[in-house]
Amino acid sequence: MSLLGSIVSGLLGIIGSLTQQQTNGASVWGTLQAPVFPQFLTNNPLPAGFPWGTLTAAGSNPYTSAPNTGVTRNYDFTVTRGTIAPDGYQVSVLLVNGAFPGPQIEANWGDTIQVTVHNQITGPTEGTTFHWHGMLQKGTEYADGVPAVSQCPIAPGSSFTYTFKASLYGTSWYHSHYSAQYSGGLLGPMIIHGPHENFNYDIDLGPVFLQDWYHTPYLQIVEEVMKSNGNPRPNSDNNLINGKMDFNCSTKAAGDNTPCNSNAGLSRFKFTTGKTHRLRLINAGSAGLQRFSIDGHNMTVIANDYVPVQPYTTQVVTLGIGQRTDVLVTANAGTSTSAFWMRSNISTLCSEANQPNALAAIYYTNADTSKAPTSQAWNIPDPGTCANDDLSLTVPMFPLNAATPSSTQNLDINYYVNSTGSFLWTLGGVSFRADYNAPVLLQAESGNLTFDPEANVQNFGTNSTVRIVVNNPTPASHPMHIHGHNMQILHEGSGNWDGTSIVNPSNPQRRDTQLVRANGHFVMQYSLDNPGIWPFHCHIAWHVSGGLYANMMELPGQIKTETNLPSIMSQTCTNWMKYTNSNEPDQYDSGV
Ligand SMILES: *[C@@H]1O[C@H](CO)[C@@H](O)[C@H](O)[C@H]1NC(C)=O
Ligand SMILES: *[C@@H]1O[C@H](CO)[C@@H](O)[C@H](O)[C@H]1NC(C)=O
Ligand SMILES: *[C@@H]1O[C@H](CO)[C@@H](O)[C@H](O)[C@H]1NC(C)=O
Ligand SMILES: *[C@@H]1O[C@H](CO)[C@@H](O)[C@H](O)[C@H]1NC(C)=O
Ligand SMILES: *[C@@H]1O[C@H](CO)[C@@H](O)[C@H](O)[C@H]1NC(C)=O
Ligand SMILES: *[C@@H]1O[C@H](CO)[C@@H](O)[C@H](O)[C@H]1NC(C)=O
Ligand SMILES: [Cu+2]
Repeated sequence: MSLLGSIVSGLLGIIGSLTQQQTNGASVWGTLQAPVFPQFLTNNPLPAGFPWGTLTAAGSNPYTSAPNTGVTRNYDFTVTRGTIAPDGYQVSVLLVNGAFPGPQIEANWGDTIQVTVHNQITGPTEGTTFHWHGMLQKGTEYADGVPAVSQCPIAPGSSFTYTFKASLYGTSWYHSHYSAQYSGGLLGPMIIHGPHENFNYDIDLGPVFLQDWYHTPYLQIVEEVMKSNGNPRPNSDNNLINGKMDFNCSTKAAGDNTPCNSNAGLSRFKFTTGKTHRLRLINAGSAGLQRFSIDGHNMTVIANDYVPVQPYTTQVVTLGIGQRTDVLVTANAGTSTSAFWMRSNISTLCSEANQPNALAAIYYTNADTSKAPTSQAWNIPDPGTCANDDLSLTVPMFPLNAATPSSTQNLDINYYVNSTGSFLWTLGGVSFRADYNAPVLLQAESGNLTFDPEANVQNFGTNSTVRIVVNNPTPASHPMHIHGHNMQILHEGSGNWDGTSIVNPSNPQRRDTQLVRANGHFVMQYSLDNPGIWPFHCHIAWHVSGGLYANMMELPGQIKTETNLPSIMSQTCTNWMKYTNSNEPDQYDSGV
């Protein structure tokens, strides 16, 4: 019998035989004790917590109208190693405040977020940096958290405080951007409250992390995927929802003596019968393309990444790594004692997975929360296109037309094996490799715009709008993510772009991460309104490790005046230099 079958027939209990501390450390995500949102926000200066006043999702340009609330939300993150067993198989991981997934960051649109990260990683030590996925970081690129780009890594034993504005609102996550470190556990949700007149809901259930999971330590995987005779697309071992799933320990490799318990326990969610719930879906995995569904229920999509969209109904949400989709689900598919499976399937046509199907349980108001649901899955075959929903379906609430670009550039994806036998991915013909001791932002601020070729800096100068055509003649799909902007997604499909077709040119989909199909293309553009050097990269951990990354430089003449580097930036480099003088880190990969 399959693992899935045995769970459904009740052989494995839904409540695990390991404690929450043993599976997820200090985290409460996935338990019935998880917080619901909006929860109490401390020192909120404005009544009812609506500091955006009369601003609306449909009527206010999100890129120019964020309020300044004057409120700062403070967080303190201590990063350490820990031993947990999210799916019952014991692993050594990295943890934020002892929790996997990490604690939430929560703020109102226009607040200032301040996070102090203490690097307490020991045995062995590692550097780290934290990135706030999707935040625009206008004037604060030094807080973007990409090593070798916006800062030197935080040396072991040191701390670094990130201060930035909650410039957009909706659902996102934070994660380490140091090598593939986030695959080893360093991630958590980031929820920004803002206008939501395009929908109504009763209960905000918060983040639903979807995450392919690997039992091999991330550094070992990175070392393997970089070998010419290695496997550039390693199989994941399991698929987690809010950090939990069961694993069949009998499938361990012969001779693997790692402690393993086949009954770790699943994530559980409460639905209030008859009420509408908001779920914030986040693909926080390393490589797996997720197809999310809830048995017996339709979902209404209300936002993709940080962009509210005109609501539409679906039974399956497709998410590439780094992407988020907010959905509303009404608990009207049964009686008050009903229970249903939540499912997230890794597309095995697009990703490599040993155990692709994640399960969690949803309980209506009076359901027995110790019993496994018995609901039937939607039967919606995977189209295998490795694509997001059709662009004609995803229409932003606030319309912005596709301006005529002042420059169009191709940045094609490819791969090769270099002369010393490393498997490398390229973007625009170059494979990126980081120099942790020389962040390009700091170099630009010093007035030197001549970059090392391996930094793959693409200079867009003073263009007003650039259009980027990404052709992907490789057999893998890639979730492409840009920092500092939302991209307007003009077109995506198989083969190369025809050079003219644009979907919904008066208001194309915008988001910060977009899937490009295997042997396909996507075309995007953005306005140069954020002087800086912004990463544009594949969000598959193993691909960006192989260099599938470019630095998009915009308005170089204004970087210095727009972004005043705080003195902590050079101190962080001094500390890192001091650390690396006596502890040369093994940099197998691109570094990001
Ligand atoms: C676990 O895996 C073993 C080995 O493949 C298989 O024989 C067994 O049926 C599986 N158990 C369950 C509960 O699926
Ligand atoms: C789900 O939505 C479809 C339309 O997309 C509709 O035909 C169907 O009745 C809905 N089902 C449920 C259970 O709400
Ligand atoms: C997810 O996988 C399960 C188990 O194989 C299957 O029954 C279900 O139809 C799949 N769901 C979707 C939406 O593909
Ligand atoms: C090949 O790539 C690896 C990994 O980036 C790098 O360490 C090595 O220096 C490269 N070889 C050459 C000749 O550039
Ligand atoms: C500018 O930076 C590049 C790349 O790090 C370096 O090779 C070059 O020497 C620097 N130029 C000056 C004038 O400092
Ligand atoms: C616009 O961008 C292109 C690269 O796509 C660059 O070659 C050109 O110099 C830029 N134009 C200006 C005015 O900066
Ligand atoms: Cu990729």
